[in-house]
Amino acid sequence: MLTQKLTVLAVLSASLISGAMHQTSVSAQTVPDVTLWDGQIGRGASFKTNKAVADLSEVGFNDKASAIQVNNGQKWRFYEGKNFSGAYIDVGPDEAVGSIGQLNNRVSSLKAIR
Ligand SMILES: [Ca+2]
Repeated sequence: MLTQKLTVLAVLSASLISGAMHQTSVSAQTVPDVTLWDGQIGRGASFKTNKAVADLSEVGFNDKASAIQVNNGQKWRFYEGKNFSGAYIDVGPDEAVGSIGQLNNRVSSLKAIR
């Protein structure tokens, strides 16, 4: 009897702890490192990522971005060509650019830089 109660307690504790850890990791990832919009900041279709993308056509966002937001203390480079080639602009850390100039509707790849 006592053993059963202890087992129940142990299971409850484990699920409470894992639940708390799960919540922590979710809130840490609430804001993506990079968000691209095809319109103004916060408007239109968007693409979010925490990883480098060598070819935005693979995610249906090639040559579409018009506004960029970079979060989480990083600096990212956005390239006109796929595989991180051609003209580029740097955004961040923690910066939103509503008009990306010559790369408007031309961004094809992106990665974090130092
Ligand atoms: Ca392009």
